Amino acid sequence: MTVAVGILGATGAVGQRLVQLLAPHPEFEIRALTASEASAGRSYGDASKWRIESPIPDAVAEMTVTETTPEAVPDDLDLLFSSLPSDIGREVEPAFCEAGYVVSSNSSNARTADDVPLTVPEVNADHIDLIERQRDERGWDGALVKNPNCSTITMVPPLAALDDAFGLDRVTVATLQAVSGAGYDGVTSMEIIDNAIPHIGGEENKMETESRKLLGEFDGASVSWHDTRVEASCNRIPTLDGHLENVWVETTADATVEEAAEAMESYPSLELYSSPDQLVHVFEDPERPQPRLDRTLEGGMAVAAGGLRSTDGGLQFNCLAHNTLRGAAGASLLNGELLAEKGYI
Ligand code: 11C
Repeated sequence: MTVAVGILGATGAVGQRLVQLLAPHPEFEIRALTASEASAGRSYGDASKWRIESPIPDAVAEMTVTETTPEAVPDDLDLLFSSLPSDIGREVEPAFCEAGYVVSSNSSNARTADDVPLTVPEVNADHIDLIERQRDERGWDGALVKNPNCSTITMVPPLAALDDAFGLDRVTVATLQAVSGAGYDGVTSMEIIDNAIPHIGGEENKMETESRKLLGEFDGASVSWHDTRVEASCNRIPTLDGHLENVWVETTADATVEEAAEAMESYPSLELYSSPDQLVHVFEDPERPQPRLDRTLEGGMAVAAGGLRSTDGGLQFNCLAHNTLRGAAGASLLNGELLAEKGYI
């Protein structure tokens, strides 16, 4: 099966990661690339300030970028990935869905809307069927599916494992986030090395709300958000890629460190093409070489956890994931693969 795909916002940091992941994909084939009006009409190679370590595939570099409107992209695309800035995605994505396109979006708009599936396939694939409600209520032939914010994705797999095994009462998290999370401006800020920033606008709210929706129950019509309390504090550090998070958890049932590690390591992955074999890897060896890049585990699609210990009221651990792969482009791609598996495209 060949799935014809397009990328809305293809020249940005996440759009480039999507190109990198899609070019060798066995089923998805890039047929359209869009960007801002200023880039439309230029070749992708020309329009894109490519910052990925691998070269732009020739066939993609030569494709012409179009404007981001339903009229400008081919009618016969099966799936669109969106990595548009939130304010643009808010306007444009519903227009594509209304025009019949199925959109897997990384853009932060509408993630907590009642009829929009917010999915991390290994954690809550069943929520995807919220699409039926969109179609009933909005009359769309297309559909809109979202993946969460990269810092939310990093902590949710280990949290889902602990929730399944012991229940979650309270989560407190502090993040140390890479500059690529802020797009090109963030990457450029690496020129000012030695710069840690003690806040990221709006990030705490995303982690506190999106995680509770992801961990919620879907009854076939709506999602009841998990009632755990989640409190976040978000910070930027001078690393190019990879969000590191320190998480404190109060569980409903008591959990030992060994039981918690076992729950995380055995949390199931899926058999989608881009899923990691093991979603959460727990590292406990104190002699482990420090220079290893845990963010690239399983092609950057797995979560690394470590420092697991008991605290007064529960557990503490640290986790790390590649923010533009597992946390953004790879997350959208997995949602696209889930849409294909579920027959929505
Ligand atoms: C950051 N997490 O690191 C943000 C970027 O909601 O998808 C991703 C914003 C989002 O700055």
